Amino acid sequence: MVSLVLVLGDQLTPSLAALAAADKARDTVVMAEVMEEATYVPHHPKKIAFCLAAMRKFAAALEADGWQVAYTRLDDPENTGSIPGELLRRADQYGTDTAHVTQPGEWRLFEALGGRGGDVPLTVRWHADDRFVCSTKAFDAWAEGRKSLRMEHFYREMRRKTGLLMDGDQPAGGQWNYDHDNRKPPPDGIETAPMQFTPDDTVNEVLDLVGTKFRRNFGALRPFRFATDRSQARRALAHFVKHALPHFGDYQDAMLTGQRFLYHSVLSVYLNAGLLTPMEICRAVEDAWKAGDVPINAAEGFIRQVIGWREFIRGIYFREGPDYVRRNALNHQRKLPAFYWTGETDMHCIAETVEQTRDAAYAHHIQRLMVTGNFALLAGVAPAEVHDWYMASYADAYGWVMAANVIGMSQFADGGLMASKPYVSSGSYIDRMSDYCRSCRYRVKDKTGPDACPFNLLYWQFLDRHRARFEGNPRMAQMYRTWDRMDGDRRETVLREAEVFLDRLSKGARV
Ligand code: FAD
Ligand code: DLZ
Ligand code: SF4
Repeated sequence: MVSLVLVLGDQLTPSLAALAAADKARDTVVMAEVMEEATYVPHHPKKIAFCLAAMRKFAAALEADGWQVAYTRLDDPENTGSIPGELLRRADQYGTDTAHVTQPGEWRLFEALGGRGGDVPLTVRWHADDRFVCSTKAFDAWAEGRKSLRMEHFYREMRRKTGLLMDGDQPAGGQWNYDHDNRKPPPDGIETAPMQFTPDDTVNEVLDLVGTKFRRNFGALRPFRFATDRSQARRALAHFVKHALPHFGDYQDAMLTGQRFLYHSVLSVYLNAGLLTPMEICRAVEDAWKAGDVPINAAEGFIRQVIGWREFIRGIYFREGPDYVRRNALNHQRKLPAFYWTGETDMHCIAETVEQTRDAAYAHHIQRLMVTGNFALLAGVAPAEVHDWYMASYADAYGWVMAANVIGMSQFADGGLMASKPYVSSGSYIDRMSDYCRSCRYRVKDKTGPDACPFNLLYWQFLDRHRARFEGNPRMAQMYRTWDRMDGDRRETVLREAEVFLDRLSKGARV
């Protein structure tokens, strides 16, 4: 009997497990643009446009390869509006009750398709998503019995497993991690940018559709310069390896006004949708190192992000289950400040990050972690609100990759399952890694007073209010010693001014 083969908007990979299990001569691929996926969070318009355009092009490529594809467009009159609805409609149409499905990247959709006790009147043949280096089973086996999960240990296993940057059973160059060579302050005169693509007819049609249907969402739809098919994404990869990778390690934590991308790859959007695979990216990077074109700290730093952090983050999402995104270990309840949507704040670092997020659906890791994430944690914003903002803001946002990055790494809301200490800093870290403070209304050197940088005030207030939880943490002992050495009056002033700032934040005053 004919089977259906579901291909989701982030499963645009020719070797996808569900496709590999099906018979091109007999089975029918189902792809559907549906409102439920487009609205379960108010995605950035660039993300919706990217997803729909890439889906349309992938469907065309499958057809050219001999597959029969039942494709539903967003405005098709018969569109039922959801993935399960479309699968059932196609099952009726093709007279079948069987579908091959590759595990989706979100519990929500997994359950809607009958996984984990969900109910759907179809026989679903589940396939693990083998586009990741580490299966969920292998991750669970690695994590079993560990009290805390540390990326560095996991990463070494992935190096051994893939053989990337390995010299026999030893790390190439003698070290697993070259981070001590990285994290340099920003350089002058950066001239690199990711490869940009002029919209073709397919993309333009989608841009018109998204511009009409999602005009209220946060974010600028145009200009739209993303790659939308595999061949373009491969060109973007080659461009990155040649032009930016050599400096990736050195400057991966740097931030500069008006420089959105620095030496970052901007490949996550393609990787997460399946236009590129993690191993092909890492092999390209390793080859560049072997050819002597990039230093080891750049190659290692990049490969660690992909086979280390990315896989680790996913492993936690599926291991911890659907309630992980609702954790709130620090009991933070503040509403997300409006300036996360408007950029209207005197804090230049935040304004800059929000504005580029709105325009490009992109911010690099340190902007996400140490600017917007850091502020939300210091101010005590409810982690679920923070999670939803990131989901609505970035072109690479999907449940499996967002949850542990926000709930675990950025907001410490899982109580330290995956981070040994909270990622908080005062303004001095931002000042060291960026040029933001030079054009800010606040003064980063001021610890108190009318011009004091809010990060300075909130940093100490955060440590003080969570003292019981953190003072015994050896990695935070130095911070508490510094706080305790401060003159008592000064400490009181810091706490009082922090409260005044938070009060103004609650009242919606401009800060
Ligand atoms: P590069 O700096 O060039 O890094 C190379 C690749 O490494 C990335 O493309 C990405 O695939 C991978 N990578 C690096 N760090 C991580 C990480 N922590 N988790 C997963 N992959 C990683 N990444 C997403 O893909 N989607 C998200 O929704 C997302 N949300 C985040 C939210 C917060 C609060 C934080 C702190 C990080 C988040 N990240 C997310 C991780 C990281 O910030 C992005 O992967 C990265 O900024 C993407 O830009 P890039 O491709 O230029 O990355
Ligand atoms: C992100 C997204 C959007 C905006 N639209 C669709 C869609 O119309 N059809 C589809 O199959 N997938 C879409 N996606 C990606 C899904 O949301 C994604 O597959 C799930 O969130 C699981 O990761
Ligand atoms: Fe941000 Fe403080 Fe620097 Fe202003 S002074 S840019 S608020 S860190």
